[in-house]
Amino acid sequence: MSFSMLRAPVCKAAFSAVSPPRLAARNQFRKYATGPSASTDSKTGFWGAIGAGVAIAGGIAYYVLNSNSDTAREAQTTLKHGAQAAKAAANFTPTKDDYQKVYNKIAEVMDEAGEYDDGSFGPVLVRLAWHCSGTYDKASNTGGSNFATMRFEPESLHGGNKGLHIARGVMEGIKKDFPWISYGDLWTLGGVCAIQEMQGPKIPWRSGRIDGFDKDCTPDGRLPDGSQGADHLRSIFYRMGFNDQEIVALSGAHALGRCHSDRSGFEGPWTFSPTTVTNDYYKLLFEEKWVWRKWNGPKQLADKKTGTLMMLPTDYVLTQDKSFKKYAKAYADDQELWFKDFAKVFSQLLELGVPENQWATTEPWIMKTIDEQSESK
Ligand code: DDH
Repeated sequence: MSFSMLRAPVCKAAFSAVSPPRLAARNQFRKYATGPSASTDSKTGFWGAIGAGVAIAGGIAYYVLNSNSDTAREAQTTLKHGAQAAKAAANFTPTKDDYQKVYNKIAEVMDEAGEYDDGSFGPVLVRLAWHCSGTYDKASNTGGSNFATMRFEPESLHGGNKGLHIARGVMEGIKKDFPWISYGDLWTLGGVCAIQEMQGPKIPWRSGRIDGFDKDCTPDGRLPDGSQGADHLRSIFYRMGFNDQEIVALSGAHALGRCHSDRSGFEGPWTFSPTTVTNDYYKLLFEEKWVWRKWNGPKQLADKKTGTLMMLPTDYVLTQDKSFKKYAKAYADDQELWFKDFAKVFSQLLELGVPENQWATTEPWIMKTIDEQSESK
């Protein structure tokens, strides 16, 4: 058995795609780990800005040193630490190996989730990577992963980002060990690491994102609303520059994780193996009978057989819209095809909004999994 199979909180072998939900009992109302609240994120903002360079730090210092509030005093302390980090980093140009070290740390921390959800922070890290990138608007060339603006209000408070303070909190712990990395690079690398470590495909990734400011926050409403239909999906994803096939390929990320009634209002996992990347999302969409759940909550579907799985209206529409259906069926029939298409489009998603001249390399890197590294020792 491989190392990551041992580490994987829910291993694929234990749950076949459409088998009854032995996982359900395990998943019932687990306690959620608490992370720093959205408002403490303004401090992380200082960190990021400081890391970004001396000029930026100067501007913040002016603001901080000219303010007497408690927040400002706390920020002064942060500023000192940040300035030291920036100094230490002054002559430091990180290499791929340095990013691999960050990747390895994320992989380690991802599995230290204890009783949180299904025993892994992986799914919520994927959601953070996606929500920090999926704000991109190609017409105005704003949003995307470049400035990591979800650190700031109002973006951290947008309804669609509810619950992501947990993922940002996990990442903040890692940032302390690697203060030189930008938040955008850290969060997107988190998504890459989570996909790869949860048995998914290799996601090409490279560094180069820089930290921005609250003025760079994107307006609310750029992320999809699960209660809507095909037109909405197209308007949201076409705005980012994606086509129908890419919308369908990206949606398969819902093989992972679950909905939380205290975040989106929706409830439950999409698959029986929410911490393993599989094409089960598509398989279940076609192989199960889906009925509207009768409950005192937003409109969502439940699988008729067990009643423990869920689909959002935006998931279900992939089987109803003719163009979407063609791709969804192809991915249900062929996991390798989906892995290939997902890897490509997820990588593109994570690069949205980053100017070409910021990238560290012309070609993206393929980061090694923990398994690969232990095998080569
Ligand atoms: Fe999603 N997603 N997502 N999603 N998403 C939710 C959770 C997760 C939509 C709505 C929701 C993508 C696309 C869409 C993940 C990845 C991706 C939740 C539940 C809702 C609602 C939040 C909560 O209550 O905790 C809608 C609508 C769309 C769409 O219209 C296409 C994409 C493109 C991705 C991606 O990563 C590429 C993941 C992972 C989760 C599970 C998070 C968790 O905490 O578990």
